[in-house]
Amino acid sequence: MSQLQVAINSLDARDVASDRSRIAQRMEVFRDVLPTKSRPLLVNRGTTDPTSVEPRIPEVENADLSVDILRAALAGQGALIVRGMFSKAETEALTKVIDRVMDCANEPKKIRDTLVSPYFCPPENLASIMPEKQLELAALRMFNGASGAIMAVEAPSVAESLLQFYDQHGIRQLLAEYLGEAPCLSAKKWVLRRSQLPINASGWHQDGAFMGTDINSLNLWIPLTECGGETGAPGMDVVPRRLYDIATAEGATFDWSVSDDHVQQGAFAVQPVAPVFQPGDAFFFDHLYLHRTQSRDDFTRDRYAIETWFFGETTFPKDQIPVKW
Ligand SMILES: O=C(O)CCC(=O)C(=O)O
Repeated sequence: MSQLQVAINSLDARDVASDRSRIAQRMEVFRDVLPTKSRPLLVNRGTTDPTSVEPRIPEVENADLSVDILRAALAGQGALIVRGMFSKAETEALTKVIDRVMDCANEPKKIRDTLVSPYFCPPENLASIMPEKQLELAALRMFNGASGAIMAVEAPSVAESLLQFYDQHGIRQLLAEYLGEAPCLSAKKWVLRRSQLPINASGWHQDGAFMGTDINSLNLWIPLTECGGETGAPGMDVVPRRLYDIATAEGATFDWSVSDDHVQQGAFAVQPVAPVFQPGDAFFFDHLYLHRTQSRDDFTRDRYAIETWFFGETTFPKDQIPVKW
């Protein structure tokens, strides 16, 4: 079997300093670049009549995936599950990598700050590239840490190997065709996840509520653990329909979230669902899709996942810190 880019032995052999400067450079490219306003948005009311589309999550086997299927699903229902996009060997390797990254990130600050590790070595410009600098980075780390998440760019060797891994799976090509231009990523919203139980029930949100809606986006969410439904590990709760607007935050925890009451009371004319995911499935959705980490009282297992938000290279939300691909 050929060596896996994302396996521990490949990562251990990487040049950490060079990966670190490459990730820094990928962010630096955008430091003074603003998104263009002239590009047409992919999501607009003209593309599909929502009343003609059944509210459900469309699914496709990886072998049958095409940009047309992705486009139709996103336009009609806001999301697409691709079954079996990644192999068992790949998801097992990625799970081990996430454990290593979390172990490094959880080291006492004195040790963490000196690490030059494939699993933790944040690029030197990570704070300076954020509008609120150190304050913003510290707040983000705290917010992520509370749910068991860490930005992939904090581990540049992992981030670089993930980019290669995505490329090998044809994801860059697929995204370029879908977005109509080269994709970039988001430093803030490219995260490695190992869920922390119990899950906070108040997490309904559309990412467009804080990213803005004048963007073209696609999130690739990769579960690395069997999760969702009745599996005992948290998947995602979703409102399975295309939305065109940001829902009200009235009664919600944050000004970018949506209250559970609002969702359960039928505000979206459909009940939420919690699909079952197998490790290696891919869940694509955009910034208007309403979702949260699945919430129940009886979870028994942690769940690993990777979330990667992509944008068009000219239609990105500046404050999400675009990363050149
Ligand atoms: O992994 C999760 O449970 C949450 C993911 C999420 O909110 C997202 O991908 O936007």
